[in-house]
Amino acid sequence: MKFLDEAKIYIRSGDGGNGCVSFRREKFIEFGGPNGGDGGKGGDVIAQAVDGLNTLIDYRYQQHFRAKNGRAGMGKDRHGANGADIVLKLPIGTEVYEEDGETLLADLTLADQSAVLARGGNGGFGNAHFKTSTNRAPRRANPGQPGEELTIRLRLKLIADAGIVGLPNAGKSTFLATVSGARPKIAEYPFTTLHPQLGVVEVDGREFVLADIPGLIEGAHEGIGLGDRFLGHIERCRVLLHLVDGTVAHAGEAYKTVRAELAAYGHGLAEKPEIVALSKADALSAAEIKRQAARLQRAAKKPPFVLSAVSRQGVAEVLRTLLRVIEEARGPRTTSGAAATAWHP
Ligand SMILES: Nc1nc2c(ncn2[C@@H]2O[C@H](COP(=O)(O)OP(=O)(O)OP(=O)(O)O)[C@@H](O)[C@H]2O)c(=O)[nH]1
Ligand SMILES: [Mg+2]
Repeated sequence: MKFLDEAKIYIRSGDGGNGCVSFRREKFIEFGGPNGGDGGKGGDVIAQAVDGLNTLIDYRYQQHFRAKNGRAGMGKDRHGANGADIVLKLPIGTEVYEEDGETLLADLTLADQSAVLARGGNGGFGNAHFKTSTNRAPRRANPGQPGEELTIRLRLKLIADAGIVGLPNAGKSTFLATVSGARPKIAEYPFTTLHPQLGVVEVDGREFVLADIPGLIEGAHEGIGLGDRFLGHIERCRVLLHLVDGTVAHAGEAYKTVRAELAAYGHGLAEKPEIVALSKADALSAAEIKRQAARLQRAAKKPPFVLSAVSRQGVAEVLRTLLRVIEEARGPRTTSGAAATAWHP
């Protein structure tokens, strides 16, 4: 399935049905009185988060969504039928913005959470409604109210507990593949990963969701490389795993480059808890590890973990540390599994 995390669509709620002007006319019944029914309400446009979707690709193919109009009221006090709602099924983590892309209308972070984006017009009153003691034969009925139409922007921000950041080729996808069932593409050239990938990691009988994203390079915030828009997918993470390739010339410089991009992106990424790890330890001598780890420590101002996704050295320790930070942020007792079930009341 193709990945798409932004879409612009047009929605329109249904118009209300008109009220009806009608009088009761039956043989032998005098002064039958008004009996025009009310119009039905127009359908709403509703956004709903559903499980099992992780892309907005459906909204590339269809971009216009209209709810049904309410039907007009009829004689004999018959109410017009309400127009059917239309429900836009969206992946969990989708934000709905107005056309400007800045005014947030809804943020759907839980399964089955929904929000009305455009309300259907109310139906008009039929003339039966206007009967009073002084006007026994009103000849007026209200028209239905029009629906609303608007253009909205959908922006998916995946929901993961932890996100991996680093330069291209740092070994991010390899790490995800080692610790989860996810099978991201891995290769020795930069920008192998073009879209974020999620994997479920199990540590000590508990689980968390880990996101692998494309690599960042210097100037990403100005659009260099793949840009930095994909960082939106780790905005909701509780902790970042910053992988620094131990085989690059200077691990400290590599670290700083990525930190500068995180800071330039903003949205709180630079303030998130960060676990720093020197990767590809299997490809380094003990002396090289020592030198690179020292550089990394000076840049990060904390001792880095040392790991290899290939030999698995140091991996379990990093996972436990990630889990601990995640659980601290979540509160004492809940684990990922419990939190996930709590989302489905
Ligand atoms: N020796 C060794 N090689 C590794 C390790 N982890 C990754 N590699 C290699 O490094 C290269 C890049 O790995 P990826 O996992 O694709 O790197 P990435 O950070 O996801 O790269 P992008 O998606 O391009 O940003 C591949 O050739 C991997 O085989 C490791 O622990 N040890
Ligand atoms: Mg990758």
